[in-house]
Amino acid sequence: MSEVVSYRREGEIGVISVNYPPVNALGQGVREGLQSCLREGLADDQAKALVVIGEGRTFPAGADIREFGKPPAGPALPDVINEYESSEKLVIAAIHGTALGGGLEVALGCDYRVALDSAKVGLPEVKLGLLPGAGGTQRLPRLVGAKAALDMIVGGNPVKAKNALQMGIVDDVVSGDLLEGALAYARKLVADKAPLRRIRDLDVQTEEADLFASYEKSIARKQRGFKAPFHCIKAVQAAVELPFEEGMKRERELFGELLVSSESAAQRHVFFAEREVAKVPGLPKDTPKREVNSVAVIGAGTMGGGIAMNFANAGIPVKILEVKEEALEKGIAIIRKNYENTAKKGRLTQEQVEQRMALIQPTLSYDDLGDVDVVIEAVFENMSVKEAVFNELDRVCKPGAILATNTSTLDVNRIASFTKRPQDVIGMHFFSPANVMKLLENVRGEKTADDVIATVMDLSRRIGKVGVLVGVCHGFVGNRMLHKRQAEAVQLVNEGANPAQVDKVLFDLGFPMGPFAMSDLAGMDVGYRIREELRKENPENAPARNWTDELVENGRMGQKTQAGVFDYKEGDRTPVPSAEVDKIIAKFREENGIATREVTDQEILERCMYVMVNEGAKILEEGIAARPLDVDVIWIYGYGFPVYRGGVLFWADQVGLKAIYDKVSQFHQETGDDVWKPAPLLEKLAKEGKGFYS
Ligand code: TC6
Repeated sequence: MSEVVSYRREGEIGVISVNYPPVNALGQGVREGLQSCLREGLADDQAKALVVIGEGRTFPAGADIREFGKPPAGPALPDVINEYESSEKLVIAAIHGTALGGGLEVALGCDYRVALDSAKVGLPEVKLGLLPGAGGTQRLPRLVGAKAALDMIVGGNPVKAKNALQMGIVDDVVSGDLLEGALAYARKLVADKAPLRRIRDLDVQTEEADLFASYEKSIARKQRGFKAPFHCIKAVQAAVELPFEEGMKRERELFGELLVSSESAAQRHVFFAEREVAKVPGLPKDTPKREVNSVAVIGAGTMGGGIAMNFANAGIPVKILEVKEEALEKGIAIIRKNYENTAKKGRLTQEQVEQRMALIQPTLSYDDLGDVDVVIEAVFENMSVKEAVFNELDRVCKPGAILATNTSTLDVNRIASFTKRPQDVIGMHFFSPANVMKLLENVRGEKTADDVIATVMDLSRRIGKVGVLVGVCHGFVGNRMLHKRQAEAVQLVNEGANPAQVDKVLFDLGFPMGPFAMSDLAGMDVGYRIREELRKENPENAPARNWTDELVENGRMGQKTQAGVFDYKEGDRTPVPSAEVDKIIAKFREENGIATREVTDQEILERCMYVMVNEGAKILEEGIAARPLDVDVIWIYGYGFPVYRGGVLFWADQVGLKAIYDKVSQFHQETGDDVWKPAPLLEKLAKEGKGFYS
């Protein structure tokens, strides 16, 4: 008798019940239990039909992802499902929660499916770099047609019960008690002498002759670098072109290829890492949280407006403060325009736009902030401006209010010292555009209280962000690593590479854009202003002038002036190499006596990436990030690092830390530059033959 699946009878219906918290994942014990309970139900003469149901929060939410990559232990899921489909008694799946992946595949092996109205069903394997390898790619097309199956399998997004009913994935939707509903449905089938309904015996409908070729074309750009979506298409094609058994074999082959692929290993790593970042080492799970029912944002600029939208989107009232009426009105108008644009695309109703706008309350007075639970400052990056803001917040905010700063580079401890309550001060570093990017670097100051950290980590989740806790240093984790990479990219051009070449190497690695397209998007003048400040304040230690300074002084600020490192046509964000820039670079090299040489793509890759790996190792040593997975999640959600490479440090492990360490040491010897001084952690791991994750 299995511990996690049980069999009992309710009148004339046998009930197979899965109880394997948290999500009834189809681990070995569950598979074995499903098999033995089916056999028990078939042998039970009193049972006229069988119902399969999940206890707790959901019908099985998929195969047990932790088992992938380990030696397989039988019974295999496709075989278990095959037994269900071959059953001589009617089997009905009773679905609630999220019947995903292998879970939905089990349900597709049943004759009928009844779902609770709140349930969702889907085949999200593609998001783990896999395909539904237990018959999903062969059965779903037989049920809903090839095109709809492609949308679900390649897109990986679940559908709600109501839509699943319309599509024919489920046969009935019930509300209230699912088991009662499913038993009633089963009894009716028995009374009506309903026939067995094996999906494998159905024909597949295809609507378009060149469906598969055109589907592949339609996803090519968005899914660049991913392997699984293309394998999913091939598997569905097999369902159309081959008999069921052969289609199953083809599905198995394609699944096997994906299972051992580096892409899937990386995507599975990201799945767990994304969940793991929420668990802060040293912060007990039961750390109390402060109540957050209202928020205020200081500054209605691009960042402040975007931050405020997150709270309105989550139904949390948010005040937004500016000192000048004109700036406030402008900021509010931009927020409205953003919402209206979303509504135009059909992703919000006008009513929702108004609801969200109603949650955003503009104000010109700090005195209005006395009752809010959290304040996030998003003003100009200048310490004296921050000082003035935090003095005001300390004056007006109620005791226990959390005072957060959205600074991306300044010292959070110093900012905290501007108040008499440094324990309530924390960094909440949003990434631009703040209403879109999923990353939130939460910066713990020296004195930040544990309950403030717990509250802010939880608040991140409430507003749909992935919150990662980091420590205080210049640029925190993400920008600190980024700045090193950007500096290396500029230097590579100094030495003879051209900007388009550098960008292509990183684009080809899987980044959404290269370093220079990125600085054009962000605006080149921002970095320029910071460098100029430093040059004025501290000429001895200031960054040397480089060719990007010349660009800004020639009016080339980036996309906003249609000219930066690249040229841009009006209304088009495609970077076009610029002859003018080539001239400016050549002149800069000449004036500074720089002899150029050929720079290979391999060198570009190594210098731009290894410098980040080395910095990442320093960040870990210093405890600025607690674990390698925190660094990886930051790069994936803040900078678009390709998910199928698992993050900068996961990628480094694939390359091999020994090879990286050797190169880092070589660059250090050649340049004498501190940035290339090997991080002791990198050196240690390399010498021990280990990776960041081993
Ligand atoms: C597949 O089925 C392939 C089939 C072919 C076979 C041949 N396995 O997300 P949450 C854990 S591939 C193991 O925080 P939610 C999760 O790590 C699979 N563990 O909760 C977490 O653990 P922790 C296809 C799993 O309510 C806990 O459960 N299925 C699995 O926000 C709670 O998770 C999927 O891809 C799993 N399959 O969301 C579905 N799923 O507490 C993946 C979850 O120790 N899962 N855990 O941190 C999800 O999308 C979501 O977890 C959810 C629940 C919607 C089920």
